[in-house]
Amino acid sequence: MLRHRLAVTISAASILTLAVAGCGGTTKKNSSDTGGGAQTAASANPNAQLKTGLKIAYLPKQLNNPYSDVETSGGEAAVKELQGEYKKVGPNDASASSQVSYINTLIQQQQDVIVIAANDPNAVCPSLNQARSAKIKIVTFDSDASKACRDIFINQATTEGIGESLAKMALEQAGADGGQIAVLSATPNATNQNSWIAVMKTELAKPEYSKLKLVKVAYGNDDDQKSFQEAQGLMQSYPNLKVIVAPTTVGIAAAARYIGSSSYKGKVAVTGLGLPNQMRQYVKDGTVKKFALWNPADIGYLAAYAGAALASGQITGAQGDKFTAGKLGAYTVGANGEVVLGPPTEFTADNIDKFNF
Ligand code: RAM
Repeated sequence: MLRHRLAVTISAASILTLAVAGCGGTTKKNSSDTGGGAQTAASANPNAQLKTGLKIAYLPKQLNNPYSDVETSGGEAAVKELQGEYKKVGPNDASASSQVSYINTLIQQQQDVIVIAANDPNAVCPSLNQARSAKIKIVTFDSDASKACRDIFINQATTEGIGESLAKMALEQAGADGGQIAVLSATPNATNQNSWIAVMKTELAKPEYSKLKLVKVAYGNDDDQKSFQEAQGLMQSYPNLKVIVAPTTVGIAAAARYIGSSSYKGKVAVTGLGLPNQMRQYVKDGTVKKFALWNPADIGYLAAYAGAALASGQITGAQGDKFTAGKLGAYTVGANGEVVLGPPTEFTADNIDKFNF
């Protein structure tokens, strides 16, 4: 611990200003830096020590989503390991501009790193770029912002992998004759869901998917009630629907609740991306046969280490930059500043009890 502390690269002056910032002061934290954030980033120094005392703030899509809680729990654990200051703020709804005022406050508080799941790729950009001009590193996770306004994106799995898996699960569960399928998504502007749906559509255009017909993409806005109503609405409009594919943990749980308590149970499959703890009962009662996800806590954890590596000058977010993310091991930044956590896991009645998140 002592050796680690001695290796820390924070200057006495910046410790002082960090302390002032913690009291709501406005003094800039690192007077020796020049330039406009990562836009003018110097080259990476792979040997730079990770700084301690970093202020790492999480801004998930929304606070009242169990998925965000699991994500940020991993972030909190990592920030603790890094001996930093953890903070979580966020809106109660996932609408496009709901995060802007939070970003502005985080700038005033002189955070070192903002870890954000963007509700809209562009609405958050002006504020994120202001943050970068104030030397704050921006890590997107879960749902990316435009790459013009962040340093690194922590992607839960490859976008192609997730989209392909959604299409494959729909095909498997549509039955021998196939038929109509519908997507129940999150908000219409969510970067992550939209990119997965785009891949799904490409897959569905392939000959092996010719027996599936995507009839509708509905949006439950990652609101439980609205998602439930949208699932109900889908069945009213398309009574012959074979599969509801919900690429959102909120959507799949609401769709399973509706289908599981209706006469459609056993006739209409529900699949997509879900939290094992929320989906367990629907897997056990036969409403849901298979769904997928990654461990959200690991995304939050990886994001903290990426943010610390950026803020310590170990990496700049350029392709090929390497850093170590604690217990998760070594990662390399890929094209477009993207770091991929790993492949998603598929959950069925056979393995769901092995997972607790
Ligand atoms: C919801 C959110 C989140 C997404 C998961 C799968 O909780 O939309 O962004 O990654 O579902």
